[in-house]
Amino acid sequence: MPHTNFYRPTFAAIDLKAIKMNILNLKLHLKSNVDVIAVVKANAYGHGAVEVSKTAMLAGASMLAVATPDEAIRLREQGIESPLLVLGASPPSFAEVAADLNIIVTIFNKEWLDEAPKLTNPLRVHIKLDTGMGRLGLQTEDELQSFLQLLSMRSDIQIDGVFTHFATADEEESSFFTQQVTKFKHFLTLFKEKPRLVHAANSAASLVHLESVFDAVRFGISLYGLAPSEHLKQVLPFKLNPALSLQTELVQVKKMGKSSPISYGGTYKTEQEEWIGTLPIGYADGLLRGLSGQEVLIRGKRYPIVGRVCMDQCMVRLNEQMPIGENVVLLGRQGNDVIHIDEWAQKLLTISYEIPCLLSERIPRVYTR
Ligand code: PMH
Repeated sequence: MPHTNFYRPTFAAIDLKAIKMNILNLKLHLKSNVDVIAVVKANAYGHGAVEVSKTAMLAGASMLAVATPDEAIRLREQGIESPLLVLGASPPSFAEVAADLNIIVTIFNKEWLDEAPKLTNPLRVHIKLDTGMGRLGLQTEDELQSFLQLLSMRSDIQIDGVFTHFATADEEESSFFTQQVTKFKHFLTLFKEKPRLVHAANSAASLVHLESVFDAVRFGISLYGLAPSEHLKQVLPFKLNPALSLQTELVQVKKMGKSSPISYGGTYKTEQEEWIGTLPIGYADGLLRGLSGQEVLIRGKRYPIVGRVCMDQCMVRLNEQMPIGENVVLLGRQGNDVIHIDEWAQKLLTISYEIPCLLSERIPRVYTR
């Protein structure tokens, strides 16, 4: 544990076994020839890209995906040699480095082909098609045809895959989703030769829309044991195991007289004589100010954060005296209770995806196997 050094006792525990189980269960759910691409962008949704990448590959993923060229380079620098795809836009100037490092890039416009220098090592690419997300990708049949024409003249660039991304796979209403699948299938008929890896499904689609699963799925949020939406939670084909828990310890406990103001602005005043504990975690760690009032677990019971969350600290209302060093769980299980990432997401009026991404670099990730 980090606090055996000089660190404060705040850390995120990442359960790599949970990640492994999520992949194994997904693989049982999918046909045996479907590849799993583990989406480890944004530092593996805040869980730590290197450790998650290693675990995912050992559990049976066959490719990793990141968002940006620098995320890909960083993984290579840290010794990750697995097949690796950059999902977002890469500048043409990245082509040479990508080819040298065996990084696959996503391409979706003619200008990119014009500008990419002639390469010594062959570059593998995946073509992105926009079937309704309105974000990245070729949009029309004509665009795709002339793009493929240009691409066929580049012997240094190999088409390894083609993909699209769904905008509404996690919703109950599926008509727009179905339109996207239909459009994607039509686009695929325009390829003279089927690319090795055709993929479309994100977590939601790979869990509940098997008709959208081609050669591979891109598994992101549910790799980490989180449901893509409230709707998906109701229809999960197997149990997801959340991998992250966030913990700290009480660093001060004091008895405060009735009507004592707590934290900046004194927005909370003790209602009676109260035991108040101080936690060494604050908004600079990702415990946003909107989480004032959110509960934490101590000795298996819930206690609220009172007053404003500070940059590095916050206070909780205890109902009894407790020792300094008492374990506090902000996210995850303690005893019979659990504080789920979704609970924070609801309090902050956002989605589960945002929460682990917000946990800042200042919080050490501690891995358990
Ligand atoms: N593929 C692409 C292109 C993505 O952008 C994402 C997630 C995934 C796969 C994985 O999706 P999942 O986490 O739902 O499984 N991208 C984003 C995003 O841009 N904002 O939130 C999630």
